[in-house]
Amino acid sequence: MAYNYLTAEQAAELINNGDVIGFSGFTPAGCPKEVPSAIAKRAEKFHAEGKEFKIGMYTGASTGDSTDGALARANAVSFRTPYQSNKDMRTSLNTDGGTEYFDMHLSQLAQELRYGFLPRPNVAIIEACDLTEDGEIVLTSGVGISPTIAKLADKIIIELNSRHPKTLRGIHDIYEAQDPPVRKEIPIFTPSDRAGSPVLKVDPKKIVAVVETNRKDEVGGFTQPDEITSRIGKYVSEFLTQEIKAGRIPASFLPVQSGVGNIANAVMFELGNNPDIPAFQMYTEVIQDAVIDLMKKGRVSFASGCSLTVTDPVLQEIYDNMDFFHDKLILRPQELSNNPGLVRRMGLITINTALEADIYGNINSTHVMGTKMMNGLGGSGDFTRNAYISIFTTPSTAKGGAISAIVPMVSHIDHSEHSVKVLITEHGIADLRGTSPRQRAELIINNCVDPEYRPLLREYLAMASKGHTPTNLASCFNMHRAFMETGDMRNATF
Ligand code: 0RQ
Repeated sequence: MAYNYLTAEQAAELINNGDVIGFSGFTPAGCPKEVPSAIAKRAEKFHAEGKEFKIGMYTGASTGDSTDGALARANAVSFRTPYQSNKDMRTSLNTDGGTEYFDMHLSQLAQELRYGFLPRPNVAIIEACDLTEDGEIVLTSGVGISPTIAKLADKIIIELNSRHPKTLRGIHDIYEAQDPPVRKEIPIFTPSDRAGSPVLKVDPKKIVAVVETNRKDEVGGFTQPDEITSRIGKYVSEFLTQEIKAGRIPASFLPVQSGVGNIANAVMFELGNNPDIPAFQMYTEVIQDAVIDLMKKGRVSFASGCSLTVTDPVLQEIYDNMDFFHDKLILRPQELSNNPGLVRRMGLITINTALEADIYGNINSTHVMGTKMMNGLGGSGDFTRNAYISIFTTPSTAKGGAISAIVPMVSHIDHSEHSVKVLITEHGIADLRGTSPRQRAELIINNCVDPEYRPLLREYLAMASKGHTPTNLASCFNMHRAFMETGDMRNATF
């Protein structure tokens, strides 16, 4: 079938106020770039004429600035899920009258769209590196929810991006689970198994426009590991080495999932360079720069993920050496990369980052001072709850010491004490397995809290009501209150 090749502006004219759009990709990797920016301009034009123009927005995870940033600045998004990390989108969803955002476990979005729990996406905008006349799409550096939005949408717009080579064909594993009551087991037993097809097949008649581009993914750089993140990484390696020695983790090791951001990147760097940890496989959602570096050194033997969230020079290196990387990487939809059943089946070691933890091991991954959304919980819940062993890492303080990342009670709960097995900061390891809340509080205060905050937390614990979980409901947020009132948690009193 001959497709309709349009400019981004022409394709954006196919989008109307009230449309619900699903975007391809996962993180800025594999997201469309030209058409979302053109939709933002169209929204601005409508608004200037006093007309309404807003879309509903589904993505795999975060996107690049040309999607989330442009659309948020144009005030063009009515609702948004499941994850974002853009400054302007963050401002919009933290503002009354801005975007209505709901935070979801990433593995669940595709099925909840199919179940009809959420408004159906009527348009899908999908980045591809190759497209055949009979509707075979080769995706690019991220997969996300592409199979589901392509199936549910009436109209598909393809951004055909020559920045990504056609040799990516074969790297993807495109599969959608059947829905209950007829769902079968997903035939993945090790990270390198494949369940589906290398291409996304759609009805070519649904492809209403093809927009050509060669724009780069908008993945930001990572900060180099510093003393604190290196120490956290070393403690993670030390803990896992001891688990191997104790026979609680097989000597051949287990697949690893690692979260997003600078700390996760630094932890992977330390883990991979520790000679006591054998070369390992990853079953994760984001494959960041450190993983590719470790793959070149033979320390990571295989990585299955949802996206190559790597900086542009690293992406170029992969594309220049496809013979080396092709049989070491698989990119899958998040329904598979984050699948709770597969996480438990394969026995993943999961390592995610907390914004805030409390002395019992509850984790807040998302809300600053209980109120302002940072990014979203992403896949951290998909992995943590189902892990072989779940680890959370965090620097013990933030904002130059004015915030203790460990508090009497978290101001928002994403992961409960029941799912969190180990907490690690630059000061040490709290192994929470088999411990009571009283024992956990002692372990966390002694091993993980910044020494400057230990007396304060001990004071809280001493005056908390006795019982199974020592708590004082009247003062458990006093450290948060001190920060909001004086700018420093060290001013808290109990
Ligand atoms: O703020 O940027 O203004 O300085 O939070 O903190 O230390 O740079 O850490 O980049 O690793 O991100 C939890 C946000 C950590 C991330 C989070 C402030 C701190 C800084 C960022 P500034 P760092 P990272 C799979 C897993 C949830 C999703 C997830 C995240 C900023 O890891 O979004 O796990 N996780 N997905 O100063 C107030 C505190 C703070 C604080 C740190 N207690 N209070 N501010 N900060 N602690 C991947 C996916 O799902 C895609």
